[in-house]
Amino acid sequence: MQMNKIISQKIAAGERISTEEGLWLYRSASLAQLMEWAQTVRRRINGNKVFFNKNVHIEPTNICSNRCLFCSYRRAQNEEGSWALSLDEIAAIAQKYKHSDITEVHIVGGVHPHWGFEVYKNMVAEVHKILPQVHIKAFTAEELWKMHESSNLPLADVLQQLKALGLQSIPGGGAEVLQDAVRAKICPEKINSAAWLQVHQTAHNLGLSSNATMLYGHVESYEDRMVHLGLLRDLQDHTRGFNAFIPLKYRKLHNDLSAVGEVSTAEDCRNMAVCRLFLDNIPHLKAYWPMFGKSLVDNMLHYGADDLDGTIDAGTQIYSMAGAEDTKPTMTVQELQAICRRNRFELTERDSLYKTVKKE
Ligand code: V47
Repeated sequence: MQMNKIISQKIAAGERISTEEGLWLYRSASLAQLMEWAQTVRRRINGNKVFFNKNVHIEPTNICSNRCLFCSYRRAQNEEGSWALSLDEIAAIAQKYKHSDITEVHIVGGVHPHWGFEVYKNMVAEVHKILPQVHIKAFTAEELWKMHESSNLPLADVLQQLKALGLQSIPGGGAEVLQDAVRAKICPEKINSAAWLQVHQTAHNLGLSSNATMLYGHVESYEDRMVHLGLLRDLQDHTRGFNAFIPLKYRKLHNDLSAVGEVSTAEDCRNMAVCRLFLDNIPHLKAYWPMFGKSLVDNMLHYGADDLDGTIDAGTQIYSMAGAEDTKPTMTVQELQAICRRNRFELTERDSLYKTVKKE
């Protein structure tokens, strides 16, 4: 039987796509066919809903001991453009949202060479004290691994202590491509694939859910992407701890990988659809608008994405520093509503665990 027919039947029956079939989707499926299949799967899992939350990002520092080639954000200590927020400055940001309706604070930054576990614990405790009702999603596997190494505590203890102070979930950053040969080229100082997975598995075992990302469109091959997706799907079969998967398109401005350029919109659509079809056990796929740009997210919704992340409120600079269109990214609920209306989707406010936020 032709591959097209085999995959069509599997999707209709809700059966799992193999790695070989995933590779065929990347290489040979038409965009029209991918869109149709991705829509079938997204409707089965998420109906006509497009989720968002009201969130704010806090980026405590861009000083980082890693020198990843794709990063436009990282600075050395004392370099022009570097920042490291004090606990008081972080508290002041949290205070601004005390009487707002945000439901999540997302905290991610560089791996500061001189910050020990205490600094991170104080951050979580302080934000939780000021915003006790707000979900704290904080620290990439990279930051958590460095806490584990610098404190000499087992990873589970690090996570357990943060959880006791108010941490509720882990964002998906630092995954890049979970293939060590690719990591050696683009982020040689980062933890390896096994360590990234170990952090998430440990978190899931402690009842902390998490997200997973994939940085695509640079030096990796389709085979590398399939290895990455396979590792995530296998872990999810065991733990069920991933809420969302977020494909992150490599953006080329002001970093050391610029020469490889950026992939096309057609490739973004293809990638989103293949991820939706292959990751049958991860419920949500985010079209992360600060990275794609507000003009591209419409497309992504038709290729399997069901989540537009959040309003963010001017809190992230990772993408603007790498060339994404908005310099101080923020999205109003009205803008999100307009995207959904013109694409005939139903906008739904969610909390960090994807429960619908009820209006009073
Ligand atoms: O790991 C860095 C990526 C990630 C570039 O879990 C770049 O809800 C493109 O993980 N071009 C951090 N991407 C951000 C992240 C994230 C964002 C939003 C929501 C969630 C979530 C997680 O940003 C890094 C890296 O893969 N990144 N530089 C660049 N030039």
